[in-house]
Amino acid sequence: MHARRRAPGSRLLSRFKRLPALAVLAVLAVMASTAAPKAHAADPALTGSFGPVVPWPLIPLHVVLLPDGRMLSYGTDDRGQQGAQYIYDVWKPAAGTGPESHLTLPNTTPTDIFCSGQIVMPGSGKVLLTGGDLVINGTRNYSVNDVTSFDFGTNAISTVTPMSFLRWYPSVLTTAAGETLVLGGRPAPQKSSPTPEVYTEGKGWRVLSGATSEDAYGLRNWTYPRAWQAPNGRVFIATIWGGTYFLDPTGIGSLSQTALKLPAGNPFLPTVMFAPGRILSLHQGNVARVIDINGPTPTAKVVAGVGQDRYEGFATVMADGRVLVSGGSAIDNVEFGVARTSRIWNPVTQRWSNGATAVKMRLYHSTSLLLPDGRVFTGGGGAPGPQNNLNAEIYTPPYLYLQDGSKQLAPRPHITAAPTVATWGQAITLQTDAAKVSRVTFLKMGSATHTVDFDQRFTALSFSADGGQVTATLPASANLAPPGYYMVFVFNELGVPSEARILKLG
Ligand SMILES: [Cu+2]
Repeated sequence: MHARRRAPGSRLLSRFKRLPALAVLAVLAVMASTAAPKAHAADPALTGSFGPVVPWPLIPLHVVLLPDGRMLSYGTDDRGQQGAQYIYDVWKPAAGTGPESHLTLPNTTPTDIFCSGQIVMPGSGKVLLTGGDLVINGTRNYSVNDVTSFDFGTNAISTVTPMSFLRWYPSVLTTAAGETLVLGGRPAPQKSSPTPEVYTEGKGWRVLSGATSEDAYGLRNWTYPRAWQAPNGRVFIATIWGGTYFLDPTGIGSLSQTALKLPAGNPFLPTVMFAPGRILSLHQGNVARVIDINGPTPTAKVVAGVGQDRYEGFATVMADGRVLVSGGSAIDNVEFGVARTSRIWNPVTQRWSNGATAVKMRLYHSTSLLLPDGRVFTGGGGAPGPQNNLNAEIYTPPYLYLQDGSKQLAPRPHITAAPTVATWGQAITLQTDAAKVSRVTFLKMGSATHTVDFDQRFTALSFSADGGQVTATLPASANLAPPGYYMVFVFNELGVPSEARILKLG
């Protein structure tokens, strides 16, 4: 059994007994009000659409976009059994979803990277995989300090110098300085690893001994802590108990609590940075908040909820800056109040609309990730859960459809030339066949697991267009856009995006 802080509810009845009757009624009422629209009524120009359920070589409970546009996934063996010491998969979206699109390879490191933390490093573009699972005397969910890396150039996985601390469920993110920050996770049940550490390619590990905290990323908030590089140069942390912090990762590190205190949250409800310094956070009770960390003091305000609680659901920023929330259920990892209908959040109106309806429930250990072609990968769930989903459903967002009621895909503009490397504040030149350009957007390539996408962030670039030549200005600083790999999309006058060109910011 895969033990976890919030035990997956295999006993539905006992769960109900613990819920106040009013809460159950509220859940049922919300479910009725957000019931899936009838299939024939759905216009994909409004809702987008899910592709067919396609088999996946494993449960993709960790997914990360590689600098060459392929996607690494891992998490279980080929039967969906937890444990990722055996295989991992590299998928090429442009090759479809058949067997020929997958490169399933043996994990030659002895590390079980199940429930680790993974991120692309900004220098080499290799994936750093931190921590993972360990079985002691037949009991799972102890931890390792092992570190491995995946090289997309050679498709090879190899071992890296280990961390100072054991971590299972750690978060990883790229800082403005181009280092990889690792925080949280736990070494063993009821134990913590409250000291963050950073990895720098060519230098190795540095322990942030000046920033140890049980409250920020230790005992009280060890489960994939929510953390983002903030515009003020520090790293913002929103804990599940409500406290918020700024971590300065330079030197030995230092930590300060901010004046913003939120109501307690849940580690398995998604929270996503949808614009520079602005974060959409889903809380229990169908509450959503927008946290703003752009000013001197972080603020938060309540906005319309997603419709029902969607534990283990995912929030993914799409190429146009809207947020897709897919998957989840009203009770954590239980087949009750399963939310198959996705929801789309508009950051301008801060309102929700219905997206398309998926076939499979996507609960614990499911993932979602924006692809360079503008579609969204959704997949996985299980190990454990009511379904072991060795499958995926690729979501095609509304912006890829003609907005004329025809339900047909729109012709797409193309970027015919773009730089592959650029720096902050630079005006880059793009060539496009779009007759008129309406938008240029810039999104960091994501890395997702357990309701967290460590690296996704979205910026609409200011631009000018002269015929097919577009000049767009990149974000001003690494605080707004940490170094690494980004997707650039050009939208035509109908709001249809090109496929992305991938650019290394550094
Ligand atoms: Cu897990």
